[in-house]
Amino acid sequence: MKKMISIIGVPMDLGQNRRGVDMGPSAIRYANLKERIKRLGYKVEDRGNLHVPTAETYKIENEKLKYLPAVVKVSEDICKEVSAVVKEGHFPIILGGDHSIAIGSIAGLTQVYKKLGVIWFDAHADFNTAETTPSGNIHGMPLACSLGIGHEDLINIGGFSPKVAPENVVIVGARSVDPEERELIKQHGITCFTMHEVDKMGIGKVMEEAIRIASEGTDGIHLSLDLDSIDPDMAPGVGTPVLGGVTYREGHLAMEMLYQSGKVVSCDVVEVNPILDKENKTARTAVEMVCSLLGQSVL
Ligand code: 5AB
Ligand code: MN
Ligand code: MN
Ligand code: MN
Repeated sequence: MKKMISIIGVPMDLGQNRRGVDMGPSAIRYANLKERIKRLGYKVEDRGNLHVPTAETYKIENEKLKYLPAVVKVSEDICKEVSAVVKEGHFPIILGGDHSIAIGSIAGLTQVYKKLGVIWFDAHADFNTAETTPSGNIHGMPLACSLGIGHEDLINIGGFSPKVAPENVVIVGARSVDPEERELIKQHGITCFTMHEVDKMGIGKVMEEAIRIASEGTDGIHLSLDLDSIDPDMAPGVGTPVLGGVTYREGHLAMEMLYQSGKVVSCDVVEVNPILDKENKTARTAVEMVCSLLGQSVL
């Protein structure tokens, strides 16, 4: 029996400084997410959007952790919603919004999956802290937070920290990592397959390794899919595009292998910004990736 899919929208744009990413959930829904998943034989519920306060109603108090109180509040709401659907036995797909939403989704998942593996598919490592951030944007910090590194309000969402263990976390697709972020990643022993490794080993071998690491001794794998992992050619509508990304086919092969592993229990789909997009191309790519993750092209 296929798990029921629960779509949760989070129109969050407080984790970064470009407007428009709050419209990501609408753009992805407009690209027919629900119908496409249904066609694959799943039951799907759309639980609508969580409430996110408007940036203009907030004053930034801490330049190193912009909109911290609002991000904390929304993260707690995401945590509750995600853990509720996981307790029902569903597979949550959390639509961002910027990548700060992963703090809440991983907090929610780990209320149930006590040992969670994470595959962080991203051009960036999202491993900054208030001390290392060049921007003060919290969307550059969620992976560190999930490992218990960062501001205490952010790492303690859902009531405990750390959420995940470094030996079960893998970054794939990185090609823009800040110097101090790099040191933190090394120091904490996180496996990172940059685009250099993708080029050299091939995405097939990279994913084989990534799945092995994220599976070992875990109850399941969470895929955190930042659309800027994909080359700007197929995903131009993102806040921080970086040349030389994962190609369309490499992306699909990665998703198909995750499907075949049978270990994936949830995913985030983040950073789609329709204002920066070309005819909703990035949202359409996102939907294609999700369909492959759910078995579209594997016989
Ligand atoms: B994304 C940068 N490292 O911390 C920072 O899109 C970019 O969620 C972060 O991966 C990009 O501001 C965050 C320069
Ligand atoms: Mn149910
Ligand atoms: Mn990211
Ligand atoms: Mn990114």
